[in-house]
Amino acid sequence: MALTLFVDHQFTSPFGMSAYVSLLEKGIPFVTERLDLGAQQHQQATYRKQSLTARVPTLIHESFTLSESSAICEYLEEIFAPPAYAALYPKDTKQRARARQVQAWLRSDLMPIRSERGTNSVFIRPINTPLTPAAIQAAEKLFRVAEQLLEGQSNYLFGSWCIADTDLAMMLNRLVINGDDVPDRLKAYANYQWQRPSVRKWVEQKRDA
Ligand SMILES: N[C@@H](CCC(=O)N[C@@H](CS)C(=O)NCC(=O)O)C(=O)O
Repeated sequence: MALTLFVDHQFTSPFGMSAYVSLLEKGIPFVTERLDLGAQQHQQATYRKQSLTARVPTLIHESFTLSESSAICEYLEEIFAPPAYAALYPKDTKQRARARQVQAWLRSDLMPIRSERGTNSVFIRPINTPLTPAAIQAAEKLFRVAEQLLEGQSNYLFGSWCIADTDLAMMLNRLVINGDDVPDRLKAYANYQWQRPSVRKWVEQKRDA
């Protein structure tokens, strides 16, 4: 198989999800390899060398290896380019830049949400510990940004699906799935994104409780 994607063994990495959904959307056959991060499998010498960063996800395409999920998405978009393959990013240059901005922002901000609503609580077992003031403040920022981005849009950021929709829904669902207060419009958007077949395939993976 020419393409292999390394993800965490519980399918809880939001970054792994982004790369996995991208591969499914492209419709290219690939193999998924799972690494038990708790058992430090990502620190094994071979994987460390392949990934450079010893993190998941890592894509192996023929003899090329690449980690960092948004780099993987962009690589897939260039190698398996539209219109022959489904698009992961908007066609319009400015919208594409905006989609990349959203991806970069979601990967570098909102830490209190990420730590208080970890992805185990999204994919394995919800939690009901109250959010700290710092997480509430981060949630307010998330809502403000998401509402501004979605202003005048219906189900997608840019008129039709792109990978930034999945990433944004992932962040919103850290709150929605755990029963935190989320504006109805954003809840509906996150729920809608979660119904996408490629996303369902990740969400419905078998996980140890
Ligand atoms: N910015 C990276 C983040 C990757 C990342 O943080 N992966 C986590 C799993 S969610 C990981 O590999 N953690 C193990 C470690 O860093 O040692 C990306 O987008 O791929």
